[in-house]
Amino acid sequence: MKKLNVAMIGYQFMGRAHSNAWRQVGRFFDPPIEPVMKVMCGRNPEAVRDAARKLGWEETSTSWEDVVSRDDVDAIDICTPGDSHMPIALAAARAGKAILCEKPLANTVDEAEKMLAAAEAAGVPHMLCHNYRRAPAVALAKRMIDEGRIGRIRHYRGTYLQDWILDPDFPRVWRLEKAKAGSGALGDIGSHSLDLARYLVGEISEVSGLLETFVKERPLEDGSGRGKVDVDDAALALVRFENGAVGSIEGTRFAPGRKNYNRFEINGSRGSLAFDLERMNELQVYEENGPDSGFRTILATDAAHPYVDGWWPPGHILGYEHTFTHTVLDFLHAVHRNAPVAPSFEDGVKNQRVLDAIERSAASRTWETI
Ligand code: SOE
Repeated sequence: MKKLNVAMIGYQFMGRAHSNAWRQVGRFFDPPIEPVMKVMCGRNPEAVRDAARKLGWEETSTSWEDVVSRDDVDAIDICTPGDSHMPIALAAARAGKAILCEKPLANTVDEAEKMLAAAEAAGVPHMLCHNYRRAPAVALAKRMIDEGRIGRIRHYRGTYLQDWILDPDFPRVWRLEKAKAGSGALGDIGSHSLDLARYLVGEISEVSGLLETFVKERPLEDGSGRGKVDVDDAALALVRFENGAVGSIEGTRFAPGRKNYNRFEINGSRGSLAFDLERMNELQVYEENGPDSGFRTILATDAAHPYVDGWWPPGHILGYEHTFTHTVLDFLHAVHRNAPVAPSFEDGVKNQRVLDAIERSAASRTWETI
């Protein structure tokens, strides 16, 4: 079978999630190409060696520039903070590598557009990792919407709530620095709600946004004092979709008790769908004039549900990590067929334009068009 030598740049949270996916995909599915976990790259040599050993990479490197130009590397998986996505992706595209990139695609619209242009000019496969599209219950919701099961969509309500920086003495990690992360809750978790909105409902045309930073200074990680938090702690937006639907998107890291509460509810002319990541195997469905009045719960673990056939018998539930395995599976199919796969860098640009409009609107206190 054809092999794909993969190089991963980054090795922390997303590095672990993606490594597990590369390792598991061929154990449970039949991808058309066999991924080889060739080299893992990170700046700290000991840390990257430890991570590579644990996660199963053949080699390590401390230079992404070297890794990206290696002839024996076919694909680059970018799992670094947002400020390095563009330089890595541009170099990878120039070197003719297929690219998988963590969300959000970039820190600005300009960077995202350059990444898309570079990938298109080089003709390389490109995919953005918004893993939640590939939770079986979410993919099932998409199928039901496409089949017209809930009619014309009128409302999308997306909330992504966490609480990990509630303590004002939690350090100013990279996700709280604009230069590294681009934005705060907006790009980190609001981008997931937004991506699901575009996936399930359609393109967004106009937004009214609000951003707030509750804790404006935090202890620096090296203990040298306190540093400014220059990203949002909470982001909210009202949105209008091109197809006439209306919606709201909210991302916050200040919702005590909410750990990774990525929820949406969609109301159509004939029914409603609701999903909550913390109960990710379930899809709540209401069908007007259906046999039962009220919502019913579909346990999305049957072989007929998207992605489930590779795993376990019905009821043997899946988790967070499986969404990455499904992403990698579809990436391998796209590389094999040299065909586009969603979300692509083009989706990344579209998402970034909406994130940018939310920031512009929060500053101008007026509605902004995309
Ligand atoms: C941290 O807020 C984080 O890990 C995000 O960066 C991920 O994208 C999200 O899936 C879970 O939360």
